[in-house]
Amino acid sequence: MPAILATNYPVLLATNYKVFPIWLVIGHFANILFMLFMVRSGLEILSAFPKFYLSDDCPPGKEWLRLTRRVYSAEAAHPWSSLDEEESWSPVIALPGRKNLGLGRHWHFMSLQFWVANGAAYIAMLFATGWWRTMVPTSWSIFPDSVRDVGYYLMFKIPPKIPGMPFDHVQMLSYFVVVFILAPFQVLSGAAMSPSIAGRFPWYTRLFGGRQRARSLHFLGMCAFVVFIVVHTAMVIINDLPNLWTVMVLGHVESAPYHGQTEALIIGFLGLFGVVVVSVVATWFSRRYPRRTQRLLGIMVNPFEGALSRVLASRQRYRWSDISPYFRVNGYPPPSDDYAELVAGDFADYRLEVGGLVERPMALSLDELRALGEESYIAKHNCIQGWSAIAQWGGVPLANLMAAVGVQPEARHVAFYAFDDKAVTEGEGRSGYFYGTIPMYLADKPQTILAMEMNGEPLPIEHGAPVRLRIESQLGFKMVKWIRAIEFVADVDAIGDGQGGWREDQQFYSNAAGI
Ligand SMILES: Nc1nc2c(c(=O)[nH]1)N[C@H]1C(S)=C(S)[C@@H](COP(=O)(O)O)O[C@H]1N2
Ligand SMILES: [Mo]
Repeated sequence: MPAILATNYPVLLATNYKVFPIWLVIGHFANILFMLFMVRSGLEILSAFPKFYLSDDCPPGKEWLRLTRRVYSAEAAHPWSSLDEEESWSPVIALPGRKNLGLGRHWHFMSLQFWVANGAAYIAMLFATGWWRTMVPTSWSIFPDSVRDVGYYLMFKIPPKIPGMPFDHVQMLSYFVVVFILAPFQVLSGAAMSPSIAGRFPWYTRLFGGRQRARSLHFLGMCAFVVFIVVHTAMVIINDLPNLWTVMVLGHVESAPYHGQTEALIIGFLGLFGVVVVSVVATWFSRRYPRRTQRLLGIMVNPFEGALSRVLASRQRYRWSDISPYFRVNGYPPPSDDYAELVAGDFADYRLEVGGLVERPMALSLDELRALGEESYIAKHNCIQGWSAIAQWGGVPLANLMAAVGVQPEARHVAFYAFDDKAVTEGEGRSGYFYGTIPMYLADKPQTILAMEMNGEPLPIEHGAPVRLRIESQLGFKMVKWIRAIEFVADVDAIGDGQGGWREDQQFYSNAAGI
């Protein structure tokens, strides 16, 4: 197959771009599909917190860009929860649409794996075949030439092509920037938002100016992609649509101008129609069968998130001066009478029940719990919706409690049961008390603690008094507040709907939360 084996630039010159290798045709087409999924699922993620900040404190009302009319301020008369900030975006633009952050993330991280694999294969083939010469400028003159080309376009003229290539200098430069700079940048800026990476390597996230700037840049990168796609398509249309379409679809154009055009038109449109159908089916399926979608996508996404969570232990040490003036709250405090009584008695009657697969089940008062040891640090909290805030946390390492109760070897997960009944605090078709589980490998990390103190004060009610979990390598939803009881279990299947947590059960979040 000479088309596949087209080995170098001279071959390309000789054929005068009438032959594209098949890997290029397939890679380009697959990219259309994966990019569509990346952008749509990215918009779903964005809809959960459609505002952008310059500082990791995310001061409410101080966003540099807000894609919603509603403003929440730090001085609001009514208490609000960050979940109230979610917007419902249409399934036409967002995948799957209508407030489904959990599945949006599943789609994003699954598509990511395909997109990266496809991109890596594409780049490898570019270099293996010599086709890199069509995309990598080898002379600085590309810049003045590109400026000149833009001048042509501004005067409604078509600039001359690079000899032997189907495009001009500014097009080549834009392909280079998109493939070799913008695409890797999107992956790197995305990684800077991962709580596991930010917890283990805070310097990495700082390279991007912090999590919120990384998030802003990631969004602007997406915008740049969309602009590129629009302009790129326009350029192809302006320059030589029939021939370029044909060679991009069939891999070749025969010498007579327009030969093969009909086949290319049919195949190309069928391909694009296929992309639309796949996208519509994915949306419909996700909305119709969210649990199955969570499970199916989880096959690819969970090992990926799990590996990051397992390997990277948080080593954050921020300074007191880094502490955020305002720390959002997520989840309304327990409205029940038993909790109100505990609060009224200053938690003197509170007992933390610890049981399950342990040698010595216990019911610990706060003083008994405190006696198990003290750890404190200043860390950045990363909510799954997108906001962050820094605080100091003090409490007992979970590992100390585990040693005290004697965890049996069969125990594989730790379950934390909370006082807040979501059917009451959230309504909206929600049910059951909040709970969460973590795998054993997160339980004995140094920055996994039962916190009783925040910024040097006893834990405030809204942040989880009297005891909450902190796991600094994970997203916020794993850190159960208002803990009533802890149970060591072999399996999470029998708890709640069996997905390993209230948000996993009801919002289809993934159980590992390292990204
Ligand atoms: N019991 C309980 N714990 C909870 C929640 C909740 O709704 N109920 N929300 C979680 C989420 S999504 C986040 S981001 C953090 C928020 O902690 P904060 O309110 O102290 O900021 O708590 C987590 N723990
Ligand atoms: Mo959250």
